[in-house]
Amino acid sequence: MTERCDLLITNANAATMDPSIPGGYGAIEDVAIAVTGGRIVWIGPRNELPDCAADDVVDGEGCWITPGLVDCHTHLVYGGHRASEFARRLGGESYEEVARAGGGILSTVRATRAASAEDLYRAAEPRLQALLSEGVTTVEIKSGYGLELDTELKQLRTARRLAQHYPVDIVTTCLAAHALPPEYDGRADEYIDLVCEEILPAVAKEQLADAVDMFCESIAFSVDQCQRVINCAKELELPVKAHAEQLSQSGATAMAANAGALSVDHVEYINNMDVAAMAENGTVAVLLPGAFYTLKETRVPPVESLRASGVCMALSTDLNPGSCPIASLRLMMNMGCNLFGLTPAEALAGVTRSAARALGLCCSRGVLRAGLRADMVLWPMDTPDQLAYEFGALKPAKIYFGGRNVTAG
Ligand code: DI6
Ligand code: FE
Repeated sequence: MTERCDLLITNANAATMDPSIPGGYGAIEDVAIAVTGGRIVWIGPRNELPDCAADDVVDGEGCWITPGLVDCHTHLVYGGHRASEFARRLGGESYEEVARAGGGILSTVRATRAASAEDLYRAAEPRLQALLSEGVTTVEIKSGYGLELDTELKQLRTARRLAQHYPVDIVTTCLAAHALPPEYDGRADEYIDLVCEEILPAVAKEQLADAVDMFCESIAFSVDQCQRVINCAKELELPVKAHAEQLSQSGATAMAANAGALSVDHVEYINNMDVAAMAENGTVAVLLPGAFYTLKETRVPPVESLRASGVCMALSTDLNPGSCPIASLRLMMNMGCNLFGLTPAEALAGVTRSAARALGLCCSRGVLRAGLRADMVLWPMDTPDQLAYEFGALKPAKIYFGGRNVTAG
């Protein structure tokens, strides 16, 4: 460790989420954390801290420090909203019925195509700000409301632009295979040709996407069509992930896991074979309790079986205008416990270490460890169990992004 560091935090406890430290939180009580050049250079019990002079010494005032939170599945760049559809669903129409009648995702596609890049940026800002105020320091953002080259590019460029102006890492995903655009009605295979031959190559050329996603469902694309998208992503050397088994069982999860997908997301309807394929391939199960709650689903993901098989479970908002217009990852931690049966420690792992892994960032984010970037949140609480238990009043006392204090206000 260097003798002089930029920042030294003491009088605090850490939920490091480091799996090599025993206990669900990888806790170190009475911790010291030294940061230099934006990275943690030393972390451990304060009484073992080597001699160290710091430019900025921070009294943690008994707070618990966690890694910066990671929201690994959002669709937060979009035009318009779907409040009228919410009212229809409250009146008894299902999500699928609304989608089949030309609403749902296609209604947001119309609004996103019509929006200027500036409109999209301004609309996305408050959603991103809401996540950041909760201590989120890495956010994934998907396209998928363009379903044509120009609008997909517009969405992805907007996502990249947000990262230039906010203290956050933005990971982008091309979800051109999200729904069938109206101009391809009845010609889904031809639309997949467009995705594979035009949209994905252009996105890859401009380096606008860090991964490729697809919606495998009866209201979207078949397993075979998704397999074609995966093959194309592989040719472009882009990692893949999939929305699968949200509304029905199709075999898409096993197919994607066997193709080496980073994550499969939703997974309410997965069976034992899907779980086994995820375990074998190290595919993360991204649980989205906010979509389950919003759509009043009743089928919960098989958490016990995922846990028993050692599948990593991440938790995310799925922030989008249809199935989860809720910009709160903290609320998802609570829902993950109350609705899906996660433990509070699993919920915190789900929005840190496991979420980072779902983005292919497992060795650089989501854990507090020497050598890793100093994305850290100080919480005024007595135990990390409070993060999943409480909602509303418990807010970050301090947020550090790459060692820089970015606490709002
Ligand atoms: N599954 C989802 O949760 C979002 N997309 C998807 O494929 C919902 C998108 C929407 O309803 O606008
Ligand atoms: Fe989604």
